[in-house]
Amino acid sequence: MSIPFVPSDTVSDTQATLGQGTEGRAQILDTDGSVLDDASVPDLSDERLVSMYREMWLARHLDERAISLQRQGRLGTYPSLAGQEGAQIGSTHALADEDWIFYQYREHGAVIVRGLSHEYLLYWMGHEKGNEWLADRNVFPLNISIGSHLPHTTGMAWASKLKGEDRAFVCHFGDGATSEGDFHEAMNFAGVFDVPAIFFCNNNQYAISMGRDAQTASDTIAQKADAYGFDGVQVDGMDPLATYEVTRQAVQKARDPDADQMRPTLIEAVMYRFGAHTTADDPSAYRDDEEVEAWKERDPIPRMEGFLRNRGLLDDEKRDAIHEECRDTVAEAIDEAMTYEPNPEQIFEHAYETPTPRVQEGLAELQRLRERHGDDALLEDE
Ligand SMILES: Cc1ncc(C[n+]2csc(CCOP(=O)(O)OP(=O)(O)O)c2C)c(N)n1
Ligand SMILES: [Mg+2]
Repeated sequence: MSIPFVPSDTVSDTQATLGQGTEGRAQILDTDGSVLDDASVPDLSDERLVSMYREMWLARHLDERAISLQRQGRLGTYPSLAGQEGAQIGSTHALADEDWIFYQYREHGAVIVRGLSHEYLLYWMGHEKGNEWLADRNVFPLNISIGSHLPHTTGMAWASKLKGEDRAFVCHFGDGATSEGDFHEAMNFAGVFDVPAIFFCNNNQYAISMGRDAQTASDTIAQKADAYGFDGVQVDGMDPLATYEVTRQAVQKARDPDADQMRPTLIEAVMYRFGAHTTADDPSAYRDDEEVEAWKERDPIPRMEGFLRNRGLLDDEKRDAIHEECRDTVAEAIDEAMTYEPNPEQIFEHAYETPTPRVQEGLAELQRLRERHGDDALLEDE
């Protein structure tokens, strides 16, 4: 079973009105899911609105299962997404299928909009197949070295513009990434070459244990766009509809700017990570429970649920059916991933198109060891 895929060629040109939340950020949904008085709902089909909810719930459930698999030693270190689903799922719904997504490592939600299959879990189990699967969906290989995928985004967007294509390039990264030189170089050249790139900062208040205020003295991250000559916008990143609308407007501008507009946009989506930085982190060392509880009031999932119920698009029965469907999808992906039998020699593939002499030597040495001792002996604990 897989989750229904709603093709994104139905992205609308109609502009919704972005309201202003109490913090002055672009916002459409209040924390209880009602629509703000000064906002309007984006022009999305009922089916698409429900699928946004389904994908957010699926992402939250996948998160819980992945953490549990890591605890059982069946998955590697895993970065939790909980709390941040609305921003990635909302923004990816504003993209056409041919648009490219670049992401850091936490933004599983952006990937899930393009489907979920067991290959995605294989990456987190240490297999390169996961990255191959991402490329088939116009998702750039997952990035762990903070900030280094931003210049790639600018470069790919520039190449695409030179080729006369009609694509947008959306790059997800964290608040911590904005302190890297790569962030500034990418933003600078994006402005100079006026490329169709959208820089989507998932400001979740922390870079591991370092708080947002220790990261930059700027009032907002969005305002950094001023220095590069293009627009910056701050949005409630726990409001899926507002992140959709802000991204939709940015994508439209990237593709078809007015004479006085620059193509790139920096979006700062303000949000919070509910869980630990990764399964190797203990957040109680740097933040207290009251802070976490206060941000949970803004949780994007009950918020979207409230919105759908108010519109008559969701009731208990339909919600339970969606949850059941998501549980089955995730369980099937896990079962399938667990059957994967890797060949240890794959660790010498992928880094180079033509292996260097040192890589060939390493491979030959592994082959000699496997022949002499057998795999069981090599896998034994010392
Ligand atoms: C170049 C580089 N420096 C340091 C690290 C170690 N590191 C891993 S995650 C992280 C924090 C990143 O924070 P942020 O960009 O806010 O993303 P978040 O984890 O909050 O989603 C750091 C410093 C790294 N991966 N790459
Ligand atoms: Mg962060």
